[in-house]
Amino acid sequence: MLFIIGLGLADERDITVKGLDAVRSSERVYLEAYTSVLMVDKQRLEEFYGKEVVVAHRETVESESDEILKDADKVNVSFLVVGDPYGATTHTDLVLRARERGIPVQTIHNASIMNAVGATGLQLYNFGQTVSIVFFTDNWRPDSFYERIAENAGLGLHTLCLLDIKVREQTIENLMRGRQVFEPPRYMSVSLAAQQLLEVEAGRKGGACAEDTLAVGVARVGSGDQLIRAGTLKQMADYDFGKPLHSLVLVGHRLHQLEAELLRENAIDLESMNAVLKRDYRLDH
Ligand SMILES: *[C@@H]1O[C@H](CO)[C@@H](O)[C@H](O)[C@H]1NC(C)=O
Ligand SMILES: CC(=O)N[C@H]1CO[C@H](CO)[C@@H](O)[C@@H]1O
Repeated sequence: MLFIIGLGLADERDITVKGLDAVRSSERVYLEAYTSVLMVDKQRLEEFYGKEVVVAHRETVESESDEILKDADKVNVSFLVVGDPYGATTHTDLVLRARERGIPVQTIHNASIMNAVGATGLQLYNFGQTVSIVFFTDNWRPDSFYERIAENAGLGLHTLCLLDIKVREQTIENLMRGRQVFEPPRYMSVSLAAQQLLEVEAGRKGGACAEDTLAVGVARVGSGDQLIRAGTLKQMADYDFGKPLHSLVLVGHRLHQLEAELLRENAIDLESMNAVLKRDYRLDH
């Protein structure tokens, strides 16, 4: 059996009991380490599981799926995914390859930012399409997410923005020389994401993510020191949310009274929050 197991958001203890049983029954355990990053290191996982954990980087999962799936028709193999297995990427490739070989696949879910973002007090039913925001470079500033944010905004819906994570980045020189030397990981902060959104808005001028658009920044969701703060995008651009991982929600204009109440509770500045709510937002009761 190939188990694809969600690890939840914060640490080694977020795995479900079912997931833990599967790991303990497995001959080999892989940890997918490219779409997101758990807040604990591999050693803590290994101690907790009592098993060696092999970190599978993008290269490993795609080019070495043979190794991952080896004998999985006879023994159990676990493939661990931070968050929920179907949170952001779907691991379709691995599942299809397993099916081709007649290997049964079982998915064991756990929390992902896609549902944990409910901690902001915004109702999951009122979210539209999720977007990803990548680090802008001098000559690469992709902003196609703007259309999706605008579509959501047009319906009054919230937008969850997943923020870029760069792990195992190589300099062009190291890449060209084929050297497996990697740059330190980089995680996009709420404030950088807000700055980029404001820059895109300045060019597009559709009003979907303007300075006064309300937003909620979240950091380290699911861990003991999670932080949730609400304010305008302009305030987000200046606010330090501390250590990674961060995500950002743009608040839709159709807001339930209870959602607004939690925004106020998390406000960076209550007075400006109330002014914007009163002027730009329609509150449903
Ligand atoms: C492999 O997983 C299956 C399904 O959960 C379980 O029935 C079986 O006992 C496991 N194999 C071992 C060796 O633990
Ligand atoms: C959403 C979800 O299923 N979360 C679970 C992840 O695993 C831990 C540990 O078993 C549970 O407590 C969570 O409820």
